[in-house]
Amino acid sequence: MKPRHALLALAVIATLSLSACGRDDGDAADPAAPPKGETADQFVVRVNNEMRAMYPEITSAQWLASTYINSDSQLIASKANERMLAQLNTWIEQSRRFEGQEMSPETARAIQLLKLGTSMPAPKDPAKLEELAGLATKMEGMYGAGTYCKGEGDDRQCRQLGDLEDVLRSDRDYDAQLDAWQGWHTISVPMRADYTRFVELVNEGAQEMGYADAGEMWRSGYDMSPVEIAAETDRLWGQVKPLYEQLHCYTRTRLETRYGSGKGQVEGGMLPAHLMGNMWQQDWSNLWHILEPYRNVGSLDITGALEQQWQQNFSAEMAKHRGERNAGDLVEMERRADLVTARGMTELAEDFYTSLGMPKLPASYWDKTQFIKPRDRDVVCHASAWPMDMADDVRTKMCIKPNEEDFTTIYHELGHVYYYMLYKDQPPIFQSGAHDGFHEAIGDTIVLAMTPEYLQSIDLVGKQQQSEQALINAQMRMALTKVAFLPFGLMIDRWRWGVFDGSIAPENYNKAWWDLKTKYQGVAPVTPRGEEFFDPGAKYHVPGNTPYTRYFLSHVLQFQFYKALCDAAGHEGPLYECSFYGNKEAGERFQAMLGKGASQPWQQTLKELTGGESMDASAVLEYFAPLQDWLKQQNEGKTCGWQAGVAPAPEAAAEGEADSGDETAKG
Ligand code: X8Z
Ligand code: ZN
Repeated sequence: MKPRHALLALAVIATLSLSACGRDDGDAADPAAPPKGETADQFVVRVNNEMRAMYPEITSAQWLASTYINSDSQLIASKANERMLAQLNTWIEQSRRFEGQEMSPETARAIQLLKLGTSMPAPKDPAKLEELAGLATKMEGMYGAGTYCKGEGDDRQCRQLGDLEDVLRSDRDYDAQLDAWQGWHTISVPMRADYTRFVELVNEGAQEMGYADAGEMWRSGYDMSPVEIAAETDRLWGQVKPLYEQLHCYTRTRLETRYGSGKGQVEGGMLPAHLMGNMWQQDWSNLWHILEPYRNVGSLDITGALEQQWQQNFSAEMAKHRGERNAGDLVEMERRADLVTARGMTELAEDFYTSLGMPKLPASYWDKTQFIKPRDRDVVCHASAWPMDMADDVRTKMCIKPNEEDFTTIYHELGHVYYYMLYKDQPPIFQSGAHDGFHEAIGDTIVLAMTPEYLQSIDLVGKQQQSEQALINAQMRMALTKVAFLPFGLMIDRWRWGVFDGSIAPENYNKAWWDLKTKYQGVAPVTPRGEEFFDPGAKYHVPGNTPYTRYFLSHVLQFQFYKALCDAAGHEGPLYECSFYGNKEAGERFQAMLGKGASQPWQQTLKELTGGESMDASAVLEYFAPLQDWLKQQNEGKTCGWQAGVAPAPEAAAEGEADSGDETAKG
């Protein structure tokens, strides 16, 4: 989600605008000086006003740079970013006057959030600030425009991320997948030097604000100490790790059957990175045809159903324009089918939210959203949701294709959009998630409620059997997305925390990356990935500088939210059977939480919804209990776990974490 980094986290705040707010009683000698005699309460009111006034201009520049990548849009976005970060530094500086003073809890919280208003803390030195903003825009643009070309002359073929992902999704040929995977990882090679410099600059910015490094600053946004939240992530991972290990073991067995024991696993019992159906091995749902537990117990092939819808839309477009001048233009007819299908998928997602009593999306959403990849220019396809003006101009930006992953991603993005819509009456500083994991968990909570029965009700799957086998199939479908993700959600920031605190030096960037991937995920590349590569840069959130712990936390929290909403809906019976579609009581509880934004500590917000004040993975385990039992049976007699390489993973990336060379599990 864009705003979490560029607008709300990169700046809770993406703002400034001195011109919009009169400051005529300020210090004429120092334009950054606050008005004389301003109280802390007045300060926060002023900052909120300035922020609101500046916001639309910043987001517009960033929207343009993401939906129309060229040197002009990048220059404008970079300059806007620069002004925003400078203004943020000014506000933070001004807020120091109130340190140690009595003030209301709301004002104290606002000032505290202001100091954490960006994931890209900038040095005060204007030249360095300019350099930092330029690097950030450049790296994001490089990712968005990333293209892998091979062959010469007439055989030359160039593909972007979406094309390469198509291969991983649908082509089970070993070499074709390897080529697609390696090809995408060429685009990040030129980012290495820029990223190295970027790290120096954000660390300098964080240190000027009083943090040890940028990673410590990122860990400071959780209403608990940085050490405590790191320990929390370890604790939560400990709860779910046995479940992941069972899934890993089963998957390895099936891949060996499919590709042969030589190719289906990497030495040490790890899964080959390029065979997991996903560029980063974070979601294994594209391996459904290999991993489906039981055939012929009712199809859950959502991608197949969406592709059929596309075919119907294509035929309808052809029929509609028969006889027109551009009717023979197949590319144009395909584009129209893409758009109609993408909008239709989005309407289904909106319908879930409105069924809970939430408002319809505003008309401007439908006018201004980017639904599909434009054919005439580069864009950042990575899905995001945008609160353009802290009011009614909300949008999403995606390159939607008719497949299950994109379908659920729309529900995810609308979770962000509904958060924006429901907290828009909060003061700007509080227009943010209770913590960033909450923001990521809203849409995914709805995804958990997309049960086979719900999918049947929207005609995406046929009649479902009520049987043990059908249940295991349904659980597997969810696990390939939710359980497979967990270690990935953790490892990205284990890497970045280490990079920021210096325990991972630039000359070890790639090695440390793979050490962590092997340690946590048990996946490995099949060819050497030395320091001539920069594989972290091939994942959006690294060049995009979006913190990632939020997604790990979200994958725990969403099960807590789901359980609470199921309770609110009066659901009885096993948790996994619950869908609260159409339930107004659940909707009210959800909306009450969204409306709070970041106005109070997240523990309080969590308590109001769930009754508890801590994050806890027991709802994950409760949900997947039948699958976990089934997996244990399937894995019986097998040696599970993996040997995660010989070299130890960098220390300190994870407080309290040990080495990577351990055998992780025995089945
Ligand atoms: O980046 C996203 C969303 C936007 S906030 C599409 N996600 C993570 C990813 O794609 O890596 C959602 C799940 C994890
Ligand atoms: Zn998101």
